[in-house]
Amino acid sequence: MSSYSGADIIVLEGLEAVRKRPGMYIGGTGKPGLHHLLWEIVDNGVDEAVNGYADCIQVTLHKDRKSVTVQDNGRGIPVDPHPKKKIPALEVILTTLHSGGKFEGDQYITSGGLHGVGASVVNALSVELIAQVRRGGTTYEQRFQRGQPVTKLKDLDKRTKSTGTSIYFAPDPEIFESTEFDTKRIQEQLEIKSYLNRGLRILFRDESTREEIEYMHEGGIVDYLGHLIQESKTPAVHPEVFSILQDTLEDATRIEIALQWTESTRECIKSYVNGIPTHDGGTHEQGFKDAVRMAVRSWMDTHDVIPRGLDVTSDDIREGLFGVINMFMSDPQFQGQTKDKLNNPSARSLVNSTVRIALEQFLNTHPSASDAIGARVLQSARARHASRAAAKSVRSKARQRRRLTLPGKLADCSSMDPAEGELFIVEGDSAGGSAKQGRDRKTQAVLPLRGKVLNAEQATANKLRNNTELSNVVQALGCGMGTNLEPEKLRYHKVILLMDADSDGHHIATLMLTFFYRYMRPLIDLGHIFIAEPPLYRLDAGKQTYWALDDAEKTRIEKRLRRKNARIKIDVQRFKGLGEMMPQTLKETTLDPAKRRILQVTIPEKTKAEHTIAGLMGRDASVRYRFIMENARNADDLDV
Ligand code: 28G
Repeated sequence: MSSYSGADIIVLEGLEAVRKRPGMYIGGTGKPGLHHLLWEIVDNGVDEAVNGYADCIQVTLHKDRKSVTVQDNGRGIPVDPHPKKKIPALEVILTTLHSGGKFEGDQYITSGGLHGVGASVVNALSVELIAQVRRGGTTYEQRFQRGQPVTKLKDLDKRTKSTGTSIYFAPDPEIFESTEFDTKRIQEQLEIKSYLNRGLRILFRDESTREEIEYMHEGGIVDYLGHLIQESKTPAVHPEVFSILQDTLEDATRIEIALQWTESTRECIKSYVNGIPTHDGGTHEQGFKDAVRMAVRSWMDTHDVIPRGLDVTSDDIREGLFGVINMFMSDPQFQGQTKDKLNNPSARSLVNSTVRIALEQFLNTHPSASDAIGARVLQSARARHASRAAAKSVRSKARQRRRLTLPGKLADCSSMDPAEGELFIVEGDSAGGSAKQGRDRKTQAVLPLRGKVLNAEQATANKLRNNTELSNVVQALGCGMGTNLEPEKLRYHKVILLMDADSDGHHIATLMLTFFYRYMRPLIDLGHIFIAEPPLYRLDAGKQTYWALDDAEKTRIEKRLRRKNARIKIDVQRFKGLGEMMPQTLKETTLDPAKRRILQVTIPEKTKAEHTIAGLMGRDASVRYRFIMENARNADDLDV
């Protein structure tokens, strides 16, 4: 594209169509549709920057929060008159509906679509739009209402050396359910755009708070990747980021990719095509995944690191993988209900070969990174095997428990059948004493914990092995830990944490769970880990005794009793700790499978995992405990 004249504009449809069926153009008239208007305008500025004519975009949210101004320092939208229509190009651009694809041939790939396309849609759906252009030494302005020009293009007689475009618009309340913009949403999106366009400076100004933020990332998507990993609170397993940038002039494509493996148990891949997020992936993402699998597989095969008998799947290879794919291409085809999936077959092969070749080379030239990646892949393959193998053998094999070398403090049960065995891990010797007296000796074993339990997140594996309390637990369970875990050797199918209902108790429960999560994860997955809920209150009314887990339950019981008999005398006793409870009481409320309440510990769904696992592993015990209780499901009916 060398020069532009108004003649290039192709006239298509009127803007009435847009006002009649806004959903067809912006998806809907709710909050997402409203913000879509802003992205149409911002993306035009980003295009001007991508093409090399601008380096700064300023977004101002006005005081009413119902109008915005976007400004760039590009060339300014052309204002020369259209040869046939005799109206300025600016007006044509803002009042004519353009369908994508008409400009394709001459148009370089752009950030969100095609230059200027979309601005007319925004104009049609705004009560007011004011366009200002600084170009050729002067400033022009034209105003519109609901898509119609209400002034001619005016020369404001403001001399200026700078060039650029500025668009003010106020979305139409007749069209949108609400016309109020959401600051947070705007900020997040602008930040992503600054990551996707390395070096682009985006300024955001909120007039109502007078807040001003600058988004600018010289590292582009490599910075974005770092941000995502930091947010996940899981460490990377190798320090070097793998990244590629490939521009191919012949087919006008650009591929930008960054990736790194982490300790996270999930995979996080963000992909974009021409600056548009492809939430459902598509051909580019598939090409990427295949390439990662092939490159890692080939490295592991040549270095012979996969033990005999262990199969390694594509999912194992991608567990913990964080990646960003930012691809630019002409004529992207989107598919699916929300048009969130790229469909061009060429993207798959192109991304695949680009990533595969570069990643193979990376692995071969970064031995410590490749070693760490290989180990990470084996770790997930082993964890998957352990869970599956154990699930298979749970019912089939009748196992005998071996006594081995059991810890001295363990009061074991007499039954040797793991399926009916329960191990109570109890905080403190005095509570342990009550539990030993109150238990069913045939099926229930008790292991009291005394000293400090180490935080498995912060201690090395060696330190953990030397920690008496944890090694007692490992010995009692009899199934090993970490890479040596053999869940089928677990000596009790219910492992129940019994701690005081206070913050110390929560803390110890959390440390234990952190340890299980890190080193015996399959036991959680298989549903072997439980939390007991000892009561905090005993209420005696007449000849009846009631137990309450917490204050809320105590109040509920009191209310219920008072409804029946307003003057009833209720005697309330609060337990300071398990140690205070008589063995018989502990049995009735907490140990006896027929009467107790226990919660099965589960790991939250994939989606919640990022946030909550981070909480679980972090330093704040109360956050972690809340996570556990929210995700533990009541196991009363599992007690059969
Ligand atoms: C402030 C808010 C958003 C823009 C430009 C610059 C040009 C342009 C925009 O041209 C017409 C049709 C297809 C090429 C292009 C200026 C060439 C020469 C431009 C924006 C011309 C649109 N001089 N800056 N549109 N195309 N910024 N910012 O919208 O053939 S839109």
